Amino acid sequence: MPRPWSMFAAAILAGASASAAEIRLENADFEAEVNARGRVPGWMFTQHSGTPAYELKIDDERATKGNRSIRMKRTAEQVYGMIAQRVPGNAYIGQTVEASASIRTEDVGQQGWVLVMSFLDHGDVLWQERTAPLTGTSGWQRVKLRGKVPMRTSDIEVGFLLLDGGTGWADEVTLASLDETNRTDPSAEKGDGNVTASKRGKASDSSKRD
Ligand SMILES: [Ca+2]
Repeated sequence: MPRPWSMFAAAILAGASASAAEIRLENADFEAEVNARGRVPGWMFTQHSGTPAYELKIDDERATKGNRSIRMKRTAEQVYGMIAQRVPGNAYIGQTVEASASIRTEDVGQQGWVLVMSFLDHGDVLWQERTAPLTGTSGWQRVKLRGKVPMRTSDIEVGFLLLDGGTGWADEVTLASLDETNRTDPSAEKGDGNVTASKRGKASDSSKRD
């Protein structure tokens, strides 16, 4: 029996044309309903060990795309809460990838609400990029991060960290490779000896699926 959110998912897939550089994320616009186990499809919530201190909800009154966004509120003193999604990353080794999202805040402390992108070797973080903390009360703004995918990357993780008190929102998340090998390059045949272009990382084995 199809659930309501599957229709949204189908609409998102149908509309996600074409750009070869796009790295597809599940439920990137947070239009899907929270499932029966209280989870946001496609996204994984984690927090610092100790007392559960975050309320995570789909907000159907605020959005920059579609009708919904994700909202995380800290309800007790705690170090961090995070919502994130992992995608296979080994096909992008050596390429520059860009994550972007729309975020807003209400009464967030100085440590802020940030977009975060991590390059993982399975459980180990090889490299991480974070946006500058968005603090206080702020309307929607578009933020971006770029990073070069390091050797040994198995997965790319994109998400949001609430590092202080307050409430953060996110919507319209994208992930894409900006590597030149994904574009037509008319100068590629000149062969002037300048071979500093980044190497394309070839996936040496098929990606593992859980
Ligand atoms: Ca949305």
